[in-house]
Amino acid sequence: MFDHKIVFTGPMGCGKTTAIHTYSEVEPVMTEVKATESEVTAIKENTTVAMDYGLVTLDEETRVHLYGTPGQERFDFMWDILGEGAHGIVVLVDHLAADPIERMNFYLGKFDKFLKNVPCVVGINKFDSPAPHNLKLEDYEKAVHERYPDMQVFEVDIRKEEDVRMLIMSLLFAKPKSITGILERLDRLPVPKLVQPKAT
Ligand SMILES: Nc1nc2c(ncn2[C@@H]2O[C@H](COP(=O)(O)OP(=O)(O)O)[C@@H](O)[C@H]2O)c(=O)[nH]1
Ligand SMILES: [Mg+2]
Repeated sequence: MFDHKIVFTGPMGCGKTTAIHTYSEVEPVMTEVKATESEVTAIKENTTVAMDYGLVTLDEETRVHLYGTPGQERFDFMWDILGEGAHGIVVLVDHLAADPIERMNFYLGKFDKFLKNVPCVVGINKFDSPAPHNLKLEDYEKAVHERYPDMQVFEVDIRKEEDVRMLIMSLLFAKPKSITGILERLDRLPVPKLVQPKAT
C-alpha cells in the first residue's frame, strides 16, 4: 500500500474543510468549534482549530490522506507539522476576498521551505459569485509564476468532487522537484521483482 499525504492550506473560508468533506470516503475528522473571535464570527459560525483529515483510496495500492490546515494564525505551529512529509500541497484561494493575491502569496510564503521538494498547485475557489475586484485567472497565474514558474493554477469549485480530484491528481502526477523528491517517489512506487535466471 502506498500512502500519500496531501495538505490543503489557505485562509479561513477558502474551502479547505469543504474540499476534504467533498472527497473523503471516510467520515472526515474535523476539529471544528463554534467560533468566538470576532474576526471569525464575521465570516462563519464554526472554525477549524487543529486540522481536518480525510482519506481516499484511489486503487488497491494507493491511499491519499487529506489534511487541512487550521485557518487562524494562532495555530501556525500546526502548519509545519502538517507540511512535514507531505507529497503535495494545495493552496486554496477565496476569490471573493478583497485581497486574494496577497493572501495567496502569504500562504505560498508560509510553505515555501517545503516547495523546493514538494509539488504544489493553486486552486482559485468561489469563482461562481461576483467578487469585490476584477481579478481573472490570468492575474493569479501571473502572480504565482513570478515566483514559481512551473506551478499550476486552476479555477475550481471545491464543492465538486471532480475539481478536488483534479487538484490531487495534478500533484500525484507532477514531475519530481528534486533528487529528494525522486527518491521519495521511488520509495512509494512498486519495484519490479527481479526474476532469478533459471539454472540450466
Ligand atoms: N459560493 C461558493 N461557496 C463556497 C465554495 N466552496 C466553499 N464554499 C463555502 O465557503 C464556506 C467556507 O468554506 P470552508 O470549507 O469552511 O472553509 P475553510 O475555512 O477553508 O475550511 C462554506 O460555507 C462553503 O460552503 C464555492 O466554490 N463557491
Ligand atoms: Mg475549515
